[in-house]
Amino acid sequence: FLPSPKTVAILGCPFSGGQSKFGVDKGPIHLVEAGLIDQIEGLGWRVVFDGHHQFEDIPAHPLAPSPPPNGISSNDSAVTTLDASLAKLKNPLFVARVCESVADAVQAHAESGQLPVTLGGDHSLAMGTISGTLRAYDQACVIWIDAHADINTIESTDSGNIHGMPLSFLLGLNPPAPNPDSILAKYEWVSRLPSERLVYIGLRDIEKGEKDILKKHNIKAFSMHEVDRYGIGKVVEMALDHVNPQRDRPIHLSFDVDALDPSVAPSTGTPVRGGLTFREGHYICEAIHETGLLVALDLMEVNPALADAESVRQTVTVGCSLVRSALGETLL
Ligand code: Z70
Ligand code: MN
Ligand code: MN
Ligand code: MN
Repeated sequence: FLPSPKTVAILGCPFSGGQSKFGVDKGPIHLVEAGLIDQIEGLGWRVVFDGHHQFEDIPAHPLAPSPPPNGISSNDSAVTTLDASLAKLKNPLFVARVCESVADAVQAHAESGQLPVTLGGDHSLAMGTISGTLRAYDQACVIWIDAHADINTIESTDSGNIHGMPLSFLLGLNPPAPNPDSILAKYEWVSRLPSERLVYIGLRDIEKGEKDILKKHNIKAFSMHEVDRYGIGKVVEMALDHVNPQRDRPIHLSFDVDALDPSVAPSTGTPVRGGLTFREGHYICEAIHETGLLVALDLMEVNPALADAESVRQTVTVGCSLVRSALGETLL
């Protein structure tokens, strides 16, 4: 009797509802067509891939006219303020339902001993992937690699794009649903991540409201300033010391490809100059693989519609190689 070989489950999530640019839903198809599955098998993993998730049973827009966002009409000013916040959100019901189905899928694969690799799609999906990980591993920590903090609350968001907000739901920073018809009730399934089990690397485009949230909740973040100061080796070590001091917690790595410099990964919705180099991005993945604690991986925000063919090829290629590094590809 041989133990079953280590297994990766690929979850292709062609979803763009958490932001406003078309094309990010084509990211997972491009990554798979570039040969990602064969490449992972080449590292010695068994790979299960059930095809890209289909979200068409989930209506993008309610058929009936929307009730007031909070489900009730009232002159109460607190309710009016909450309604005004919720009214800013783009596709909140669609995003909630898609992410809940992603959480179920990640949980199922994780609980059967597989390592889920979720290909986005926009970063709102991480509400689903991280909830799925936390259901399977309640002590898991999250390492979030991004140019952006993605922690706007329903109150602080200017854009209303939910891919800029997933961590506010995971950390429980939004108000509770005032009643079962509220949009907020559709987010009650989201798992709770304690703020000390989140760390960022790569930040450089953070809104004022998000800076206030990071300070208020004492959330550990290594911006590009710290990467410059300490070097990526020390930054990854400090990040692990923060979220995983005993090196005993399962790790969920959520990698937004826009953390990389636009010269390295140009095909993404919100490129921000001054990002991680090719090697810094790969070093993060290699070092997390070396911990032996990686239980789930997201690769998000590859948008093949947003650049010329050569830039798309470059971004898809680097996306595949980040995944390989996190799954054990070494240079020697
Ligand atoms: C901004 C917002 C964001 C990615 C942009 C931007 C968030 N803070 N995330 N691109 N990947 O709209 O909340
Ligand atoms: Mn599946
Ligand atoms: Mn992001
Ligand atoms: Mn980003």
